[in-house]
Amino acid sequence: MKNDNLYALLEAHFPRDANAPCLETHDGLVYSWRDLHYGSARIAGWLRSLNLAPDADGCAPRVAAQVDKSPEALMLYLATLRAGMVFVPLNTAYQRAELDYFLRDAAPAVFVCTPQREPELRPLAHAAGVAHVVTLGDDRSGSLLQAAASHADGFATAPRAAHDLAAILYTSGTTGRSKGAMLSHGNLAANALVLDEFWGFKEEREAGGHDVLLHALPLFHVHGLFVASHAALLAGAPMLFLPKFDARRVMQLLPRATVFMGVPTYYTRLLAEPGFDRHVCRNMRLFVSGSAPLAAETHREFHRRTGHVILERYGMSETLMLVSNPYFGIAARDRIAGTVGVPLPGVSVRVVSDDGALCAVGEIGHVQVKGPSVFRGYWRMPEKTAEEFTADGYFKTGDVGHFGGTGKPDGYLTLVGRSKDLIISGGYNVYPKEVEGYIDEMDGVAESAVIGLPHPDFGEAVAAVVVGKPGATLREERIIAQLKEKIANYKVPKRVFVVDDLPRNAMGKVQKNVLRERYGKTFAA
Ligand code: MLC
Repeated sequence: MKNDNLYALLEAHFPRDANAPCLETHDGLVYSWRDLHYGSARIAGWLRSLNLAPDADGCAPRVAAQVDKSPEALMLYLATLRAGMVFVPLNTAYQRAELDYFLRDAAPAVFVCTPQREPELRPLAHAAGVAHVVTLGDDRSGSLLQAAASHADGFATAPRAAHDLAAILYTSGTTGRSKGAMLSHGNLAANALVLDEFWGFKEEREAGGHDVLLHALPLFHVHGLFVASHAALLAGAPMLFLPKFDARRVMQLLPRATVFMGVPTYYTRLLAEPGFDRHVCRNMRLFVSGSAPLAAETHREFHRRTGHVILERYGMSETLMLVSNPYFGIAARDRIAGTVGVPLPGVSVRVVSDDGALCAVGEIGHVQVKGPSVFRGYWRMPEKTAEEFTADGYFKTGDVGHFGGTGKPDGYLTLVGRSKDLIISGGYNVYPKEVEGYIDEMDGVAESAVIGLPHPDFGEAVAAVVVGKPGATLREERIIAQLKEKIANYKVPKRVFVVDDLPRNAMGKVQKNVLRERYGKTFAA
Protein backbone atom coordinates (compact mmCIF):
# COMPACT_ATOMS: atom_id res chain seq x y z
CA MET A 1 0.00 0.00 0.00
CA LYS A 2 1.21 3.52 -0.81
CA ASN A 3 2.59 5.39 2.16
CA ASP A 4 1.44 9.03 2.09
CA ASN A 5 3.99 10.04 4.70
CA LEU A 6 5.70 13.11 3.19
CA TYR A 7 9.11 11.65 3.93
CA ALA A 8 8.37 8.68 1.66
CA LEU A 9 7.75 11.09 -1.23
CA LEU A 10 10.90 13.11 -0.51
CA GLU A 11 13.04 10.02 -0.12
CA ALA A 12 11.82 8.65 -3.44
CA HIS A 13 13.34 11.75 -5.06
CA PHE A 14 16.74 11.62 -3.37
CA PRO A 15 19.54 11.22 -5.93
CA ARG A 16 20.72 7.72 -6.78
CA ASP A 17 24.20 8.58 -5.59
CA ALA A 18 23.69 8.70 -1.82
CA ASN A 19 27.21 10.06 -1.39
CA ALA A 20 26.42 13.20 -3.38
CA PRO A 21 26.39 16.42 -1.36
CA CYS A 22 23.05 17.36 0.13
CA LEU A 23 23.88 20.14 2.60
CA GLU A 24 26.92 22.36 2.87
CA THR A 25 27.21 24.53 5.94
CA HIS A 26 28.68 28.03 6.29
CA ASP A 27 31.82 26.53 7.84
CA GLY A 28 32.39 24.11 4.98
CA LEU A 29 30.96 20.86 6.38
CA VAL A 30 29.36 18.74 3.70
CA TYR A 31 26.53 16.29 4.48
CA SER A 32 25.62 13.67 1.91
CA TRP A 33 22.11 12.42 1.19
CA ARG A 34 23.05 9.30 3.13
CA ASP A 35 24.03 11.45 6.13
CA LEU A 36 20.63 13.12 6.03
CA HIS A 37 18.80 9.82 5.69
CA TYR A 38 20.77 8.04 8.41
CA GLY A 39 20.79 11.03 10.74
CA SER A 40 17.04 11.41 10.56
CA ALA A 41 16.66 7.62 11.02
CA ARG A 42 18.58 7.74 14.29
CA ILE A 43 16.48 10.59 15.67
CA ALA A 44 13.29 8.86 14.47
CA GLY A 45 14.50 5.69 16.23
CA TRP A 46 14.91 7.62 19.45
CA LEU A 47 11.46 9.20 19.09
CA ARG A 48 9.91 5.79 18.55
CA SER A 49 11.78 4.35 21.54
CA LEU A 50 9.89 6.77 23.79
CA ASN A 51 6.74 4.70 23.16
CA LEU A 52 4.54 7.73 23.01
CA ALA A 53 0.83 7.13 22.71
CA PRO A 54 -1.53 9.13 20.52
CA ASP A 55 -3.99 11.47 22.27
CA ALA A 56 -7.48 10.30 23.15
CA ASP A 57 -8.70 11.90 19.90
CA GLY A 58 -6.14 9.88 17.92
CA CYS A 59 -3.77 12.75 17.22
CA ALA A 60 -0.14 11.66 16.99
CA PRO A 61 2.34 12.99 19.58
CA ARG A 62 3.79 16.44 18.91
CA VAL A 63 7.49 17.31 18.82
CA ALA A 64 8.07 21.02 19.45
CA ALA A 65 11.42 22.58 18.63
CA GLN A 66 12.96 25.96 19.28
CA VAL A 67 16.44 25.45 17.87
CA ASP A 68 18.96 27.34 15.78
CA LYS A 69 19.25 26.47 12.12
CA SER A 70 21.58 23.56 11.37
CA PRO A 71 21.55 20.36 9.28
CA GLU A 72 20.56 18.48 12.44
CA ALA A 73 17.58 20.80 12.91
CA LEU A 74 16.43 19.76 9.44
CA MET A 75 17.03 16.11 10.38
CA LEU A 76 14.88 16.59 13.46
CA TYR A 77 12.01 17.79 11.27
CA LEU A 78 12.44 14.86 8.88
CA ALA A 79 12.76 12.42 11.77
CA THR A 80 9.47 13.66 13.22
CA LEU A 81 7.78 13.00 9.87
CA ARG A 82 9.38 9.57 9.65
CA ALA A 83 8.24 8.65 13.14
CA GLY A 84 4.70 9.70 12.16
CA MET A 85 4.66 12.45 14.77
CA VAL A 86 3.69 16.10 14.38
CA PHE A 87 6.35 18.82 14.10
CA VAL A 88 5.81 22.15 15.87
CA PRO A 89 8.59 24.58 14.89
CA LEU A 90 8.98 27.66 17.08
CA ASN A 91 10.67 30.95 16.18
CA THR A 92 13.97 31.30 18.05
CA ALA A 93 12.97 34.86 18.99
CA TYR A 94 10.05 33.70 21.16
CA GLN A 95 10.34 34.58 24.82
CA ARG A 96 9.14 32.71 27.90
CA ALA A 97 5.52 33.87 27.93
CA GLU A 98 5.11 33.03 24.24
CA LEU A 99 6.72 29.60 24.65
CA ASP A 100 4.63 28.87 27.70
CA TYR A 101 1.51 29.44 25.63
CA PHE A 102 2.68 27.32 22.68
CA LEU A 103 3.76 24.41 24.88
CA ARG A 104 0.50 24.39 26.80
CA ASP A 105 -1.55 24.73 23.66
CA ALA A 106 0.23 22.18 21.44
CA ALA A 107 0.85 19.84 24.40
CA PRO A 108 3.92 18.24 22.84
CA ALA A 109 5.40 15.07 24.31
CA VAL A 110 8.89 16.23 23.31
CA PHE A 111 10.41 19.70 23.41
CA VAL A 112 13.82 20.37 21.86
CA CYS A 113 15.56 23.61 22.82
CA THR A 114 19.10 24.96 22.59
CA PRO A 115 21.62 23.97 25.29
CA GLN A 116 21.96 27.69 26.11
CA ARG A 117 18.29 28.11 26.98
CA GLU A 118 17.84 24.73 28.67
CA PRO A 119 18.20 26.01 32.28
CA GLU A 120 15.42 28.51 31.66
CA LEU A 121 13.16 26.40 29.44
CA ARG A 122 13.33 22.92 30.96
CA PRO A 123 11.34 23.94 34.07
CA LEU A 124 8.93 25.92 31.90
CA ALA A 125 8.33 22.91 29.63
CA HIS A 126 7.89 20.50 32.52
CA ALA A 127 5.44 22.88 34.18
CA ALA A 128 3.52 22.91 30.89
CA GLY A 129 3.32 19.11 31.05
CA VAL A 130 6.02 18.18 28.51
CA ALA A 131 7.46 14.78 29.40
CA HIS A 132 10.72 14.84 27.41
CA VAL A 133 13.03 17.85 27.11
CA VAL A 134 16.23 17.47 25.10
CA THR A 135 18.69 19.93 23.60
CA LEU A 136 20.21 20.57 20.19
CA GLY A 137 22.94 23.10 19.48
CA ASP A 138 23.90 24.42 16.06
CA ASP A 139 27.31 22.71 16.46
CA ARG A 140 26.00 19.14 16.86
CA SER A 141 26.02 19.52 20.65
CA GLY A 142 23.20 18.64 23.01
CA SER A 143 21.41 15.65 24.45
CA LEU A 144 19.21 14.89 21.42
CA LEU A 145 22.06 13.64 19.24
CA GLN A 146 23.59 11.78 22.18
CA ALA A 147 20.31 9.96 22.71
CA ALA A 148 19.91 9.30 18.99
CA ALA A 149 23.45 8.00 18.52
CA SER A 150 22.66 4.52 19.80
CA HIS A 151 19.78 4.07 17.35
CA ALA A 152 20.00 2.37 13.97
CA ASP A 153 20.78 4.03 10.64
CA GLY A 154 17.74 2.36 9.20
CA PHE A 155 14.19 3.30 10.07
CA ALA A 156 10.96 2.16 8.42
CA THR A 157 9.04 5.39 7.83
CA ALA A 158 5.71 5.22 9.65
CA PRO A 159 2.73 4.72 7.33
CA ARG A 160 0.57 7.84 7.18
CA ALA A 161 -2.54 8.79 5.24
CA ALA A 162 -2.63 12.05 3.29
CA HIS A 163 -5.01 13.69 5.78
CA ASP A 164 -2.85 12.80 8.81
CA LEU A 165 -1.29 15.73 10.58
CA ALA A 166 2.39 16.45 9.81
CA ALA A 167 2.97 19.87 11.38
CA ILE A 168 1.39 22.64 13.39
CA LEU A 169 2.54 26.17 12.59
CA TYR A 170 1.60 28.93 14.95
CA THR A 171 0.34 32.14 13.44
CA SER A 172 -0.36 35.22 15.53
CA GLY A 173 -4.04 35.83 16.09
CA THR A 174 -6.09 38.96 15.53
CA THR A 175 -7.40 38.55 19.05
CA GLY A 176 -3.87 38.34 20.41
CA ARG A 177 -4.09 34.55 20.91
CA SER A 178 -1.91 32.59 18.49
CA LYS A 179 -3.53 29.82 16.50
CA GLY A 180 -1.89 26.59 15.38
CA ALA A 181 -2.42 25.92 11.68
CA MET A 182 -2.71 22.15 11.16
CA LEU A 183 -0.96 20.97 8.00
CA SER A 184 -1.26 17.41 6.79
CA HIS A 185 1.20 15.21 4.92
CA GLY A 186 -1.08 15.64 1.90
CA ASN A 187 -1.05 19.46 2.15
CA LEU A 188 2.74 19.56 2.22
CA ALA A 189 3.19 16.96 -0.52
CA ALA A 190 0.70 18.63 -2.87
CA ASN A 191 2.39 22.01 -2.52
CA ALA A 192 5.90 20.64 -2.91
CA LEU A 193 4.92 18.77 -6.07
CA VAL A 194 3.17 21.70 -7.66
CA LEU A 195 6.11 24.04 -7.04
CA ASP A 196 8.53 21.40 -8.33
CA GLU A 197 6.86 21.75 -11.72
CA PHE A 198 5.74 25.37 -11.66
CA TRP A 199 9.15 26.74 -10.75
CA GLY A 200 11.06 24.58 -13.21
CA PHE A 201 12.85 22.20 -10.83
CA LYS A 202 11.43 19.16 -12.59
CA GLU A 203 12.32 20.38 -16.06
CA GLU A 204 15.82 21.27 -14.92
CA ARG A 205 16.29 17.82 -13.41
CA GLU A 206 14.97 16.03 -16.46
CA ALA A 207 17.23 18.09 -18.70
CA GLY A 208 20.20 16.89 -16.64
CA GLY A 209 20.70 20.26 -14.93
CA HIS A 210 22.14 20.65 -11.49
CA ASP A 211 20.15 22.98 -9.29
CA VAL A 212 21.79 24.31 -6.13
CA LEU A 213 19.64 26.13 -3.58
CA LEU A 214 21.19 28.89 -1.51
CA HIS A 215 19.16 28.50 1.70
CA ALA A 216 19.32 31.58 3.94
CA LEU A 217 15.82 31.57 5.45
CA PRO A 218 15.01 30.50 8.99
CA LEU A 219 13.78 26.92 9.44
CA PHE A 220 10.80 27.60 11.66
CA HIS A 221 8.33 29.08 9.16
CA VAL A 222 6.63 27.92 6.01
CA HIS A 223 8.99 29.76 3.67
CA GLY A 224 12.29 28.29 4.86
CA LEU A 225 11.14 24.94 6.26
CA PHE A 226 8.63 23.88 3.61
CA VAL A 227 8.87 25.95 0.43
CA ALA A 228 12.65 26.11 0.24
CA SER A 229 13.70 22.82 1.88
CA HIS A 230 11.07 20.68 0.19
CA ALA A 231 11.94 22.18 -3.19
CA ALA A 232 15.58 21.16 -2.81
CA LEU A 233 14.83 17.73 -1.29
CA LEU A 234 12.37 16.90 -4.03
CA ALA A 235 14.75 18.17 -6.70
CA GLY A 236 17.63 16.17 -5.24
CA ALA A 237 19.45 19.51 -5.24
CA PRO A 238 22.19 20.35 -2.76
CA MET A 239 21.60 23.25 -0.39
CA LEU A 240 24.17 25.82 0.64
CA PHE A 241 22.84 26.13 4.15
CA LEU A 242 23.43 29.48 5.88
CA PRO A 243 22.58 29.82 9.58
CA LYS A 244 20.90 33.16 8.81
CA PHE A 245 20.65 35.73 6.07
CA ASP A 246 23.79 37.79 5.65
CA ALA A 247 23.97 39.85 2.43
CA ARG A 248 27.77 39.60 2.03
CA ARG A 249 27.81 35.85 2.60
CA VAL A 250 24.94 35.39 0.16
CA MET A 251 26.86 37.39 -2.45
CA GLN A 252 29.92 35.20 -1.97
CA LEU A 253 27.90 32.02 -2.46
CA LEU A 254 25.52 33.10 -5.22
CA PRO A 255 27.96 32.18 -8.02
CA ARG A 256 27.66 28.56 -6.86
CA ALA A 257 23.87 28.60 -6.70
CA THR A 258 21.02 28.43 -9.20
CA VAL A 259 18.04 29.18 -6.92
CA PHE A 260 17.51 31.61 -4.05
CA MET A 261 14.40 32.31 -1.98
CA GLY A 262 13.87 35.22 0.36
CA VAL A 263 11.68 37.86 1.88
CA PRO A 264 11.80 41.36 0.33
CA THR A 265 14.24 42.57 3.02
CA TYR A 266 16.83 40.11 1.64
CA TYR A 267 16.52 41.69 -1.79
CA THR A 268 16.74 45.29 -0.58
CA ARG A 269 19.79 44.37 1.52
CA LEU A 270 21.45 42.68 -1.47
CA LEU A 271 20.78 45.75 -3.61
CA ALA A 272 22.43 47.89 -0.94
CA GLU A 273 25.70 46.00 -1.56
CA PRO A 274 27.78 47.91 -4.13
CA GLY A 275 29.25 44.75 -5.71
CA PHE A 276 25.90 43.06 -6.27
CA ASP A 277 25.58 42.73 -10.04
CA ARG A 278 25.06 40.46 -13.05
CA HIS A 279 28.37 38.74 -12.54
CA VAL A 280 27.48 37.60 -9.02
CA CYS A 281 24.18 36.18 -10.35
CA ARG A 282 25.65 34.62 -13.48
CA ASN A 283 24.67 31.02 -12.69
CA MET A 284 21.28 31.76 -11.21
CA ARG A 285 18.07 30.64 -12.83
CA LEU A 286 15.52 31.72 -10.20
CA PHE A 287 15.02 34.28 -7.45
CA VAL A 288 11.79 33.87 -5.46
CA SER A 289 10.30 36.48 -3.13
CA GLY A 290 7.44 36.05 -0.69
CA SER A 291 6.08 36.42 2.87
CA ALA A 292 5.67 40.20 2.43
CA PRO A 293 4.90 42.55 -0.45
CA LEU A 294 7.85 43.19 -2.75
CA ALA A 295 8.02 46.88 -3.69
CA ALA A 296 7.71 47.37 -7.45
CA GLU A 297 10.77 49.61 -7.19
CA THR A 298 12.86 46.73 -5.73
CA HIS A 299 11.60 44.44 -8.50
CA ARG A 300 12.68 46.91 -11.20
CA GLU A 301 16.00 47.82 -9.59
CA PHE A 302 16.85 44.12 -9.20
CA HIS A 303 16.18 43.56 -12.89
CA ARG A 304 18.31 46.54 -13.84
CA ARG A 305 21.25 45.48 -11.67
CA THR A 306 21.26 41.74 -12.27
CA GLY A 307 19.24 41.05 -15.42
CA HIS A 308 17.02 38.74 -13.33
CA VAL A 309 13.31 39.22 -12.80
CA ILE A 310 12.34 38.25 -9.24
CA LEU A 311 9.47 35.78 -9.14
CA GLU A 312 6.98 36.99 -6.54
CA ARG A 313 4.54 34.50 -5.08
CA TYR A 314 1.85 34.55 -2.41
CA GLY A 315 1.02 32.15 0.37
CA MET A 316 0.55 31.86 4.09
CA SER A 317 1.02 29.35 6.91
CA GLU A 318 -2.59 28.20 6.65
CA THR A 319 -2.52 27.56 2.93
CA LEU A 320 1.09 27.10 1.84
CA MET A 321 1.72 28.58 -1.63
CA LEU A 322 -1.34 29.70 -3.57
CA VAL A 323 -0.44 32.11 -6.31
CA SER A 324 2.78 32.69 -8.21
CA ASN A 325 4.18 34.70 -11.04
CA PRO A 326 5.16 32.35 -13.87
CA TYR A 327 8.55 30.74 -14.16
CA PHE A 328 8.31 29.69 -17.77
CA GLY A 329 8.50 32.68 -20.05
CA ILE A 330 10.94 34.75 -18.07
CA ALA A 331 10.37 38.02 -19.89
CA ALA A 332 9.74 40.93 -17.55
CA ARG A 333 6.23 41.21 -18.95
CA ASP A 334 5.36 37.75 -17.58
CA ARG A 335 6.47 38.40 -14.02
CA ILE A 336 4.67 41.57 -13.20
CA ALA A 337 5.97 43.86 -10.48
CA GLY A 338 3.35 44.54 -7.84
CA THR A 339 1.30 41.42 -8.62
CA VAL A 340 1.61 38.02 -6.99
CA GLY A 341 0.77 36.21 -10.24
CA VAL A 342 -1.71 33.51 -11.16
CA PRO A 343 -3.27 30.75 -9.03
CA LEU A 344 -1.09 27.63 -8.93
CA PRO A 345 -2.49 24.55 -10.69
CA GLY A 346 -5.20 22.97 -8.56
CA VAL A 347 -5.74 26.11 -6.46
CA SER A 348 -8.99 28.04 -6.75
CA VAL A 349 -8.74 31.73 -5.83
CA ARG A 350 -11.69 34.12 -5.83
CA VAL A 351 -12.21 37.74 -4.90
CA VAL A 352 -15.53 38.53 -3.28
CA SER A 353 -17.34 41.61 -1.98
CA ASP A 354 -18.45 42.07 1.64
CA ASP A 355 -21.68 40.21 0.88
CA GLY A 356 -19.86 37.28 -0.73
CA ALA A 357 -20.65 38.11 -4.37
CA LEU A 358 -17.86 37.48 -6.89
CA CYS A 359 -16.03 40.67 -7.84
CA ALA A 360 -15.53 41.65 -11.46
CA VAL A 361 -12.01 41.87 -12.90
CA GLY A 362 -10.35 44.97 -11.49
CA GLU A 363 -12.78 45.23 -8.58
CA ILE A 364 -11.30 45.08 -5.06
CA GLY A 365 -12.57 42.47 -2.61
CA HIS A 366 -11.67 39.74 -0.11
CA VAL A 367 -9.34 36.99 -1.30
CA GLN A 368 -10.64 33.46 -0.63
CA VAL A 369 -8.95 30.20 -1.56
CA LYS A 370 -9.51 26.47 -1.84
CA GLY A 371 -7.08 23.74 -2.83
CA PRO A 372 -5.04 20.71 -1.82
CA SER A 373 -2.55 22.73 0.21
CA VAL A 374 -5.16 24.54 2.32
CA PHE A 375 -4.83 23.50 5.95
CA ARG A 376 -7.18 21.31 7.98
CA GLY A 377 -8.05 24.02 10.48
CA TYR A 378 -6.75 25.56 13.68
CA TRP A 379 -5.49 23.23 16.37
CA ARG A 380 -8.21 22.69 18.95
CA MET A 381 -10.13 25.79 17.85
CA PRO A 382 -13.15 24.42 15.97
CA GLU A 383 -15.14 27.65 16.27
CA LYS A 384 -12.27 29.75 14.96
CA THR A 385 -11.80 27.29 12.10
CA ALA A 386 -15.50 27.45 11.23
CA GLU A 387 -15.38 31.26 11.21
CA GLU A 388 -12.48 31.35 8.77
CA PHE A 389 -14.08 29.09 6.13
CA THR A 390 -17.07 29.87 3.94
CA ALA A 391 -20.02 27.48 3.68
CA ASP A 392 -18.63 26.21 0.36
CA GLY A 393 -15.21 25.46 1.81
CA TYR A 394 -13.12 28.51 0.86
CA PHE A 395 -10.59 29.84 3.37
CA LYS A 396 -10.81 33.56 4.07
CA THR A 397 -7.22 34.74 3.76
CA GLY A 398 -7.82 38.17 5.32
CA ASP A 399 -6.08 39.73 2.33
CA VAL A 400 -7.79 42.21 0.06
CA GLY A 401 -7.02 42.40 -3.64
CA HIS A 402 -8.22 42.22 -7.22
CA PHE A 403 -7.67 40.26 -10.39
CA GLY A 404 -6.47 42.11 -13.48
CA GLY A 405 -6.78 45.88 -13.43
CA THR A 406 -5.08 48.58 -15.46
CA GLY A 407 -2.24 47.20 -17.53
CA LYS A 408 -2.44 43.73 -15.93
CA PRO A 409 -3.72 40.50 -17.44
CA ASP A 410 -7.08 39.35 -16.03
CA GLY A 411 -5.67 36.22 -14.39
CA TYR A 412 -3.09 38.06 -12.29
CA LEU A 413 -3.83 38.76 -8.63
CA THR A 414 -2.76 42.01 -6.99
CA LEU A 415 -2.96 42.40 -3.21
CA VAL A 416 -3.80 45.88 -1.99
CA GLY A 417 -4.33 45.48 1.75
CA ARG A 418 -5.65 43.39 4.59
CA SER A 419 -9.00 43.19 6.27
CA LYS A 420 -7.27 42.14 9.48
CA ASP A 421 -5.09 44.53 11.46
CA LEU A 422 -1.72 42.97 10.67
CA ILE A 423 1.83 44.26 10.28
CA ILE A 424 4.43 42.37 8.22
CA SER A 425 7.93 43.28 9.34
CA GLY A 426 10.86 41.73 7.50
CA GLY A 427 8.62 38.80 6.55
CA TYR A 428 7.28 38.17 10.07
CA ASN A 429 3.62 38.72 10.91
CA VAL A 430 2.84 40.89 13.91
CA TYR A 431 -0.70 41.40 15.18
CA PRO A 432 -1.02 44.84 16.84
CA LYS A 433 -3.60 43.51 19.28
CA GLU A 434 -1.05 41.17 20.86
CA VAL A 435 1.54 43.92 21.36
CA GLU A 436 -1.10 46.37 22.63
CA GLY A 437 -2.09 43.78 25.22
CA TYR A 438 1.44 43.71 26.64
CA ILE A 439 1.74 47.53 26.64
CA ASP A 440 -1.67 48.09 28.21
CA GLU A 441 -0.82 45.94 31.20
CA MET A 442 2.27 48.05 32.03
CA ASP A 443 2.18 50.34 35.04
CA GLY A 444 1.04 53.85 34.19
CA VAL A 445 -0.35 52.99 30.75
CA ALA A 446 -3.95 53.97 30.01
CA GLU A 447 -4.09 52.69 26.42
CA SER A 448 -2.05 52.13 23.31
CA ALA A 449 -2.28 51.77 19.56
CA VAL A 450 0.27 49.68 17.68
CA ILE A 451 0.75 50.45 14.00
CA GLY A 452 2.99 49.48 11.08
CA LEU A 453 5.00 52.27 9.48
CA PRO A 454 6.94 52.19 6.20
CA HIS A 455 10.52 51.08 6.87
CA PRO A 456 13.34 51.01 4.32
CA ASP A 457 14.76 47.69 5.55
CA PHE A 458 11.83 45.75 7.03
CA GLY A 459 9.15 47.03 4.64
CA GLU A 460 6.99 47.84 7.63
CA ALA A 461 8.19 48.33 11.18
CA VAL A 462 6.21 48.17 14.39
CA ALA A 463 5.59 51.44 16.28
CA ALA A 464 3.41 52.19 19.30
CA VAL A 465 1.49 55.28 20.32
CA VAL A 466 0.86 55.23 24.07
CA VAL A 467 -1.29 57.27 26.44
CA GLY A 468 -0.33 57.42 30.11
CA LYS A 469 -2.62 57.42 33.11
CA PRO A 470 -3.00 60.82 34.82
CA GLY A 471 0.20 61.67 36.68
CA ALA A 472 2.22 58.81 35.16
CA THR A 473 5.52 59.50 33.41
CA LEU A 474 6.10 57.06 30.56
CA ARG A 475 9.46 56.67 28.86
CA GLU A 476 10.01 55.19 25.43
CA GLU A 477 13.21 53.28 26.33
CA ARG A 478 11.59 51.78 29.39
CA ILE A 479 8.57 50.52 27.46
CA ILE A 480 10.80 49.01 24.77
CA ALA A 481 13.07 47.37 27.36
CA GLN A 482 10.09 45.85 29.18
CA LEU A 483 8.62 44.51 25.95
CA LYS A 484 11.93 42.93 24.94
CA GLU A 485 11.73 40.75 28.02
CA LYS A 486 8.27 39.52 27.14
CA ILE A 487 7.91 39.14 23.39
CA ALA A 488 9.95 38.20 20.32
CA ASN A 489 12.20 41.08 19.28
CA TYR A 490 10.61 41.54 15.84
CA LYS A 491 7.29 42.34 17.56
CA VAL A 492 8.85 45.00 19.81
CA PRO A 493 8.09 48.53 18.55
CA LYS A 494 11.15 50.24 17.08
CA ARG A 495 9.66 53.54 18.30
CA VAL A 496 7.17 54.42 21.05
CA PHE A 497 5.41 57.79 21.00
CA VAL A 498 3.89 58.97 24.26
CA VAL A 499 0.85 61.22 23.64
CA ASP A 500 -2.03 62.79 25.57
CA ASP A 501 -4.77 61.04 23.65
CA LEU A 502 -5.48 58.88 20.61
CA PRO A 503 -7.51 60.16 17.65
CA ARG A 504 -10.96 58.57 17.52
CA ASN A 505 -13.84 58.56 15.07
CA ALA A 506 -17.47 59.30 15.91
CA MET A 507 -17.94 55.69 17.02
CA GLY A 508 -15.06 56.03 19.48
CA LYS A 509 -12.77 53.73 17.45
CA VAL A 510 -9.07 54.63 17.36
CA GLN A 511 -8.17 56.01 13.92
CA LYS A 512 -4.99 54.12 13.16
CA ASN A 513 -4.93 55.63 9.67
CA VAL A 514 -4.52 59.08 11.25
CA LEU A 515 -1.61 57.77 13.34
CA ARG A 516 0.00 56.08 10.33
CA GLU A 517 -0.24 59.39 8.49
CA ARG A 518 1.13 61.39 11.42
CA TYR A 519 4.14 59.15 12.04
CA GLY A 520 4.53 57.92 8.45
CA LYS A 521 7.98 59.43 7.92
CA THR A 522 9.51 58.14 11.17
CA PHE A 523 11.74 55.58 9.47
CA ALA A 524 12.15 57.37 6.13
CA ALA A 525 15.45 56.35 4.54
C1 MLC B 1 15.09 40.93 13.37
N1 MLC B 1 14.66 42.06 13.97
C2 MLC B 1 13.55 42.46 13.37
C3 MLC B 1 13.29 41.51 12.38
N2 MLC B 1 14.25 40.58 12.41
N3 MLC B 1 12.75 43.51 13.58
C4 MLC B 1 11.68 43.64 12.81
N4 MLC B 1 11.36 42.76 11.85
C5 MLC B 1 12.15 41.68 11.62
N5 MLC B 1 11.82 40.80 10.68
C6 MLC B 1 15.26 42.82 15.05
C7 MLC B 1 16.50 42.24 15.63
O1 MLC B 1 16.16 41.42 16.68
C8 MLC B 1 17.26 43.46 16.07
O2 MLC B 1 16.68 44.00 17.22
C9 MLC B 1 16.98 44.41 14.98
O3 MLC B 1 15.68 44.03 14.49
C10 MLC B 1 17.93 44.42 13.82
O4 MLC B 1 18.41 43.12 13.63
P1 MLC B 1 19.13 42.63 12.33
O5 MLC B 1 20.46 42.09 12.69
O6 MLC B 1 19.06 43.64 11.25
O7 MLC B 1 18.15 41.48 11.95
P2 MLC B 1 18.52 40.18 11.24
O8 MLC B 1 18.99 39.18 12.19
O9 MLC B 1 19.41 40.53 10.08
O10 MLC B 1 17.09 39.69 10.72
C11 MLC B 1 16.39 40.37 9.76
C12 MLC B 1 15.92 39.37 8.73
C13 MLC B 1 15.11 38.29 9.48
C14 MLC B 1 15.08 40.09 7.71
C15 MLC B 1 17.11 38.73 8.04
O11 MLC B 1 14.06 38.91 10.17
C16 MLC B 1 14.58 37.24 8.57
O12 MLC B 1 15.29 36.33 8.16
N6 MLC B 1 13.29 37.31 8.21
C17 MLC B 1 12.65 36.27 7.41
C18 MLC B 1 11.36 35.94 8.02
C19 MLC B 1 10.72 34.73 7.36
O13 MLC B 1 11.34 33.68 7.14
N7 MLC B 1 9.46 34.81 7.07
C20 MLC B 1 8.72 33.73 6.45
C21 MLC B 1 7.42 33.54 7.19
S1 MLC B 1 6.46 32.31 6.34
P3 MLC B 1 17.55 44.57 18.41
O14 MLC B 1 16.58 45.41 19.14
O15 MLC B 1 18.00 43.37 19.13
O16 MLC B 1 18.65 45.37 17.77
C22 MLC B 1 5.21 33.18 5.63
C23 MLC B 1 4.40 32.47 4.65
C24 MLC B 1 4.89 32.75 3.28
O17 MLC B 1 5.07 34.34 5.86
O18 MLC B 1 4.11 32.98 2.37
O19 MLC B 1 6.10 32.73 3.11
